[in-house]
Amino acid sequence: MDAVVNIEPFSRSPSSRPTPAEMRDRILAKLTYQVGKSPAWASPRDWFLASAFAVRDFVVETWLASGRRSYASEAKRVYYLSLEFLIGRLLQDAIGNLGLAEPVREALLMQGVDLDALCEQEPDAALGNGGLGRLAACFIESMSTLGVNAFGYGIRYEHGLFRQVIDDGVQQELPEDWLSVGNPWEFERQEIAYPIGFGGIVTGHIQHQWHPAERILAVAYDTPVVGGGGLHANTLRLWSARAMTPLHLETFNRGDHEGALRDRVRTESVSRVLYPGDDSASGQELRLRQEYFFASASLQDLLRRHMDQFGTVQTLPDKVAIQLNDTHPAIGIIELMRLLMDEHGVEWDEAWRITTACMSYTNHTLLPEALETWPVPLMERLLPRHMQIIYLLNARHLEHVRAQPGANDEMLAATSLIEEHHGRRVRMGHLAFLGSHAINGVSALHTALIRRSIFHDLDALYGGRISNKTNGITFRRWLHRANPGLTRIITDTIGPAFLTDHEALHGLTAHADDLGLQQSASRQRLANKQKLARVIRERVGITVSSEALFDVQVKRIHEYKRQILNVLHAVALYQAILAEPGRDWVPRVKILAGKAAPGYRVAKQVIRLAHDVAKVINADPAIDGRLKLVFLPNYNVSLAEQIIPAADLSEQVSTAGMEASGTGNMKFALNGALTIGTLDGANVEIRDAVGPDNIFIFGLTAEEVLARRWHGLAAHDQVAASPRLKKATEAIRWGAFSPGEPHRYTSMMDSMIERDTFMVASDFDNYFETQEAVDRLWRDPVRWWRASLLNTAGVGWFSSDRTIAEYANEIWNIPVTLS
Ligand code: 26W
Repeated sequence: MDAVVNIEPFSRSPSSRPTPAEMRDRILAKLTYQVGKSPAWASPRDWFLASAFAVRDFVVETWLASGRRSYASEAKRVYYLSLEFLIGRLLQDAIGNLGLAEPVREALLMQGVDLDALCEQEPDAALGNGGLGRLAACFIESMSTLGVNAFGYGIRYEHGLFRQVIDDGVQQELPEDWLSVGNPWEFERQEIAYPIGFGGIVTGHIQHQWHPAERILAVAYDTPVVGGGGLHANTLRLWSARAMTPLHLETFNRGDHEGALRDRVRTESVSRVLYPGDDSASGQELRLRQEYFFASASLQDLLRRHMDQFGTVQTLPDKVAIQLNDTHPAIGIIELMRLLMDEHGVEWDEAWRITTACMSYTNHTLLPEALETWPVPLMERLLPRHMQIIYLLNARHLEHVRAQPGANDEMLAATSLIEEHHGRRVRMGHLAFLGSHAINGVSALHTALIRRSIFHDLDALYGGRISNKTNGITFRRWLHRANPGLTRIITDTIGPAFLTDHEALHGLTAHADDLGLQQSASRQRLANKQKLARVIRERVGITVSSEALFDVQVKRIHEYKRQILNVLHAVALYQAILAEPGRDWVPRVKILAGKAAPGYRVAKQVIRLAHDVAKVINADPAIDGRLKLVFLPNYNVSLAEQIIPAADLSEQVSTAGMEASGTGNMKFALNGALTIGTLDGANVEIRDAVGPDNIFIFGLTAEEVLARRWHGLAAHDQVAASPRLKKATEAIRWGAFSPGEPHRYTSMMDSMIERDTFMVASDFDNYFETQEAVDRLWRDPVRWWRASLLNTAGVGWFSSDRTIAEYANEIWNIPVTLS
């Protein structure tokens, strides 16, 4: 099928668009008959549900039509397997992509209801940790926009990423409860349910039979995801665990009421909660159960669909592309082999041909602690048949390695699917590589690094599989919806084409020196900042000036993302202002937000330090508001949509070589914030796209970081050579910001100087000087806003529509042309 794409904004025919009055009637009908409320008694939550149900009718029309079209066209389908989908809210998105914003807003106004206030009623679907999960959500929306027939497969966690509450600087994790108020966007599919086995034994030699010791049911919940233009909608199918027997009646009748439910509680815990670890493998059995549970349900489902339509597994590679979002679904490779051999009677080689032709794998991190490995004994106990297949696969693989000229034991050990030195563990990254015809990194630098490091030997053995697919973001959520003001300014300047053809944003370049345009862009930014200032006052009670430079760092808290560098800058700047109170300092508001994995002690310390430093700086009369530090709790997709359009400066300061790509960096640049960052991940490509004069680059390069590591990690010299750094670290170390507990940060500062693993001390002075360059440009609004417009103009390429078109054309073999 040749999917030629030409989408006009809201290309649903105007005729199919309801008038405000018709929309009002639809909403009132839902309120009455679905929510069961009369307008007089309806709460904001009720109006949200009624509006969502009314809008959903339009989504369902597109959805069912898309389904019929893709079935009739026998088009190849993509199955995106991800343990995380960080969706956020859907009402604004559905309304925007269907072109219903005006009729819905009018219709609600007729009832005295404000649409924006209503949207606040929708809980975020926080079914992800950070970058990987949000990327999956942007990808599903882009695939719908491009008319690519796709299914997203994941888990319907009852509890998403924890709610972060900060108590006197200390992060507390509270259960997230998005389903407690009902989810209007999903359809429960009781009839789509698959048994998932665990444990037990395997019998047979030629034809193997697995006899699981326990089975749980995977039940489907479908959420339609409509794309820009409202022409196509794909299915996000999330699996929920259901016990085979809801209640052990006998046990119950014996009076052991809890015992009667024990099994159910245990089995259904597989889809209870999202693992909050971001970039560090938990290694817990329940996590492996989650990975196998959703991989098996997804593969059983797509095989059934294929067999129903095409009747043979031989044609699977022609009709099915399976994308593994990191190693989390990689057990799916072995599960497909099992299903093909044990349930469809396919021979090993043919099964392997089909599997590798269907599978492709994306790597999102180089961090050793994030590369999943599972203990062989656990795999053997939980998935005995799969372990058999892994052994066989490894034997064949190692045979191939031995046949290579110059092969040696070291190479065998390095490429084996089984790691021998920390107890025997299955390397899921190696398995994903072996079982995929295509492997990709998520930025040019990251792809070069995985080729050179973790996959060096495998790439030498099985060349030509690795390619780069630099990440992208959906502009519909991150510009059109999050920053309608700027979107209107751009549309008024270069026309609406960029709303569908993102490269058309380039047209803005020619207008970057237009003072009128600069002024309207800066006025819009100021309005966004005033809105955010209100949120800050409401949530943390801090008053900030919207005239100040908003310096923003929002992302998961992690040592390699170096929030500590930003906090050290705050301390050094604070000390500099105290030392020269008369100087005309550029007023700055530093805004930080992000969650730390519950077990990540150092990251929690960083959050606490940020709060302690903020307490002192924000209350110091000598600073007089020229510097404020704000930490906003419970960072999520919705808060990001409020913060990003209000940012002047985007902090992308990771240790070079450690941030695979970053996607926040793209969102900030698209909204006209200037980036201060290292040459890491996609920062490199953003620099090339916006021009080196319109971005603030500092710090060691990835090469220099690697070289520096060879010389040892002690940073005493760097600290001694930097009076600023010395003064700042000593103040923190001696408790200037924790008078109640002077030694609270002693070990943190000492270990940073003893082992500067993340090059904080090495990069500090360069960072401080670069921040001074930021201040200098800020004093020249004409040059600042020129740079800001050139950022927005330059990042059209970072659209997830472009990224998906590349995956489709270069990995999935589905022809897609961007208009
Ligand atoms: C096993 C625990 C675990 C959970 C999540 C390990 C690793 C992860 C993810 C791979 C972490 C993640 O989100 N990585 C981020 O992926 C983004 C999308 O490609 C990149 O832009 C970020 O640079 C990368 O850190």
